[in-house]
Amino acid sequence: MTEEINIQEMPIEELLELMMDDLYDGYADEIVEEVEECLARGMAPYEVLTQGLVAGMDIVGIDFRDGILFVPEVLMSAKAMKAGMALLRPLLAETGAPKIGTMVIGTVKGDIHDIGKNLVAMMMEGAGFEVVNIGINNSVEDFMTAIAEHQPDIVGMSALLTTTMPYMRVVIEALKAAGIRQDIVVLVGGAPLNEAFAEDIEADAYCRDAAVAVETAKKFMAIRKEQVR
Ligand code: B1M
Repeated sequence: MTEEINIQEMPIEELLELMMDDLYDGYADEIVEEVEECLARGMAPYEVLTQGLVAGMDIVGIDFRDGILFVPEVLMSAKAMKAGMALLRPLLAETGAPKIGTMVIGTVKGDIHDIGKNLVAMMMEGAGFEVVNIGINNSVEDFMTAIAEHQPDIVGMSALLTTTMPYMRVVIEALKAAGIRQDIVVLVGGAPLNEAFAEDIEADAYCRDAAVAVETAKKFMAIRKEQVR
């Protein structure tokens, strides 16, 4: 006999554990219900995101690395993660703040990971930035076209693979060649990166996570404002 799970009666810690398990198993419908339940209990959207969804995806990442999970299963987890993020997006992006700046953000060529990049985009919107999210697998031409069209203050690049992170340098070199490098703040992020890499490719900063990306972007916008005074 299968026992009916009543999430309304579960303590919050158990509910978050269940969310991690369901993310691992790729159960999108259950994730939606659990996110809704956490929100109904007054949990802040950012906490639901970090303590439930991102924590669950960390476990998926470990088992993927160790050969316990494979691409089809991880795709199901990613689908479940996105279903949860879709609920949180409007809440995280809700802001009465005036626009502070514009950002173009994309995952670099050869790389199709987009969960973290989308999370950064959401949080930046929430902080009052206008965000142009150009998606995955972006060539240098894609970045340059978006930059010409939207004239951003900030360009954000994401890479999750050690094989694709060097492509960030290609984009930065293209900005230099076009004579616009000094006009744009370049922020980079993604699990395999670190500060030394960002410095080496001459990005303005490495952002460990979405919250750091927001803080860093705001800091650079404040510096820019000072400079035009
Ligand atoms: Co892939 N994958 N994957 N994968 N995948 C990793 C990255 C890997 C570390 C897994 C592992 O081995 N443990 C490994 C890379 C190893 C390496 O290069 N060092 C890996 C591999 C090998 C691969 C394939 C090659 C597998 C294969 O086909 N054999 C393949 C590559 C495909 C390609 O891109 N060409 C592949 C495919 C996939 C899926 C399609 C199945 C799926 C992606 C689905 C999707 O994104 N739509 C997938 C997933 C889900 C992962 C893991 C499990 C989770 C990534 C994720 O979403 N994390 C990942 C394991 C891991 O990272 N531990 C893995 C959650 C997200 C919230 O965190 O993306 O780190 P993250 O984003 C954070 C920060 O990094 C930062 O802020 C975010 C929010 O806090 N950040 C930024 C990210 N981008 C930023 C940009 C900024 C600022 C901050 O700009 C300013």
